[in-house]
Amino acid sequence: MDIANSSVIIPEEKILERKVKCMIISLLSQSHEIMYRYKLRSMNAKKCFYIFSFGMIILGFGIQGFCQSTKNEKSYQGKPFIDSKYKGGAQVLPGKLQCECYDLGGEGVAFHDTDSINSGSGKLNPADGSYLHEFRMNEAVDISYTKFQDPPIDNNAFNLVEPEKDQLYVGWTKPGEWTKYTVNVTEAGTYQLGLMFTSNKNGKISIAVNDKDATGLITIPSTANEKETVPWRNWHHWNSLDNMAQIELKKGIQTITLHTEELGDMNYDYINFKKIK
Ligand SMILES: [Ca+2]
Ligand SMILES: [Ca+2]
Repeated sequence: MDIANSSVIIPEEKILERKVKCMIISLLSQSHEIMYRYKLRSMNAKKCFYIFSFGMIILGFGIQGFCQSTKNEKSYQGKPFIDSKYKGGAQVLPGKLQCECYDLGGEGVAFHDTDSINSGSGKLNPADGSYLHEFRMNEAVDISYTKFQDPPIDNNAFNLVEPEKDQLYVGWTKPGEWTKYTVNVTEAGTYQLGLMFTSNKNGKISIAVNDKDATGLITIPSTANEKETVPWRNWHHWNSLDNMAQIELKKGIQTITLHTEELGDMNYDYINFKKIK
């Protein structure tokens, strides 16, 4: 590395934070100077000076906090999903968070997947020009959709809850994988989380809000059935959990991350966010 030609890039929010700190120090020193210049040495003048100084320090902390939150928001480079059909921007909560509509931004930003191919779109479901077969087919997150056919696939007799037809879902899930979503929470409060899923091994997931774990490990009970006559169809037995966790959400734009924690082999259609208080 050529040290002579290297340069340190200071982030914009860091520059703002430094300017604010300099401004406060400058104002404090100027006020001190004013106090002595005009010989404001009476008790009242001193009290005013100390109250003013205290106010400036509180203001400084407030502005620093604002800079920090601005920094956190700016540090995430993902953007809400958009395509020819979905143009809604950040997914709105309360409501259903569609798992396949994770953010744009790529590996390590909007998702982590253990390989670089989509095992569903463009592979299991060959590219044929259709929306369902080519949905995000050049991204690593593995996506398929509910197929109602004869002989049955997702419309099978072992479903505990009947799914809707042609619903896109994230599948082929493995421990360590995650998908992130920019959401717009319209009402602050306590939310009950539900999940439309299939599960093959009693896998575990967790949900993070703004990158902080909000649920701990959640077991997603297996929907495999020993009476199933078509072994691979054990990946297509749908069920839903109405209350897998309860979390607090603030109002506004933020991120939700769905983590596959243990075992994997689950399909995620959507997470239902229901406000309960
Ligand atoms: Ca993959
Ligand atoms: Ca879905």
